[in-house]
Amino acid sequence: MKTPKILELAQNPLVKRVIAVLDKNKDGNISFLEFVQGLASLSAGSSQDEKLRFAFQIYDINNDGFISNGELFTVLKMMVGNNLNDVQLQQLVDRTIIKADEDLDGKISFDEFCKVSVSALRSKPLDGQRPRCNRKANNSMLTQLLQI
Ligand SMILES: [Ca+2]
Ligand SMILES: [Ca+2]
Ligand SMILES: [Ca+2]
Repeated sequence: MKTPKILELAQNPLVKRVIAVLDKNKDGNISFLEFVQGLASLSAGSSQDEKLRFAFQIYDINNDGFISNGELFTVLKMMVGNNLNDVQLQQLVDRTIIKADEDLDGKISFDEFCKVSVSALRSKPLDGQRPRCNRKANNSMLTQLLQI
């Protein structure tokens, strides 16, 4: 398992988030069962709700059931890297929260997350697109984020 490629991937902060979400019992390791369960929730056969739940957990770093302004900033920073400076990114985060936050508590609940994600998915299907590390891919991901 320990090929250089996997090690390289493990350095990616976003991959670290995925690993943290997959690690259900939080022992720092992905067991085979945890791996299979993670794959199952992302497979074509799983419901949209399961996929959204997985994505939500990526953003919900402290696992309190809400995506805070700071958490959204942290995860988006992992995604966009240096394509946006912190001020631009903070504006994007603020705008996203304002749009998604229906009960005005300043955080995004799972319900609120589902609503914005589903409407974003409807306007622009994400299926079949894989995140790539070049600037162009990042820009198109940004475009999608800006439409939330
Ligand atoms: Ca584990
Ligand atoms: Ca949280
Ligand atoms: Ca809210």
